[in-house]
Amino acid sequence: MNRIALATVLSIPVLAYGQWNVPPESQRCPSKWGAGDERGSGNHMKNPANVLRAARLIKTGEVIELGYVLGPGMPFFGTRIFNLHTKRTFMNTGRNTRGSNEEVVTSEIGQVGTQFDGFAHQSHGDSHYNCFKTSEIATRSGFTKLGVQNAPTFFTRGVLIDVAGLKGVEMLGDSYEITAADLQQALERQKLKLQPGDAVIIHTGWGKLYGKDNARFVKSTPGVGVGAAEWLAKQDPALVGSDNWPVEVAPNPDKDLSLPVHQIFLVVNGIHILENLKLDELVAKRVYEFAFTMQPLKIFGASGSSVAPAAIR
Ligand code: UVW
Repeated sequence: MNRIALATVLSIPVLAYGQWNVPPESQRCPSKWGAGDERGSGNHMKNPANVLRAARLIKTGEVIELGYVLGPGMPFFGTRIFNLHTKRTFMNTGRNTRGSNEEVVTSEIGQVGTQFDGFAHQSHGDSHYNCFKTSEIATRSGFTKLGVQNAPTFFTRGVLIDVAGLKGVEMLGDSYEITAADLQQALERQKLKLQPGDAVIIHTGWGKLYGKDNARFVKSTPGVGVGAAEWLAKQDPALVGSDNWPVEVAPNPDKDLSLPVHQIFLVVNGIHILENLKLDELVAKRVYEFAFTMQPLKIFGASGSSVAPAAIR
């Protein structure tokens, strides 16, 4: 019998063990953005003040790309793929001999490379963000609710939290759990405070392995733990991103939990996450505060989107 079943039989609240569990629907629905809302933290982009605040951070016009190239050498989680088949289509008639090429891509296009997670991506049992039910919204041609097409164009204040820098290492340990205290200390060291609507970007250093040691990159990862995620959710960000594949520590120190931070952000709080960020340049240049920009693909009913975000300063 697992701990939850045992606690139920003994009528002991599971939280008495000090362990995290997904809060019941009565505690998380409707979301703070309203019943039926599909945008979650993307709603921050409806506030023009967030856009103007980001614009004021642009001083030099330098653009630093935060996305990896989709193509050979990229790591994959599980059985995901990315195959691009070039179609040398045709040579048009006419004296200008116009050639025309295109490609067919087979991939979990929302869930490979630098990727943005939407709210159809994760659930607690049958229940998603704002208590939409998988059984009611999943169809063979996409999710009728919570599709990634609901996500906005992000242009907001970006804050890099350099946890590896705080610890004086290039890369945190293989399954290091980032705590709320780590985040707070790193922010203090950088003399910054988070504000509602921020794109919060966490540097673990794990990205050093991306494309170089893919087997180790996906086997485990340092990242935020449950406590840090709950603290971050209280800061009311537009999204939380990192230079690893799930943003969170994996495997979770609680062996009875599978990627709980995915649920804390996506299911419980309606906060988007951004994975596999390329942070080397941002970190090397110590750009801790910047204008963050990104437009997820408008794929109807998709669980997420491959993205190419950027920092502008
Ligand atoms: C899973 O889908 C479990 O992971 P990710 O969101 O990190 O791709």
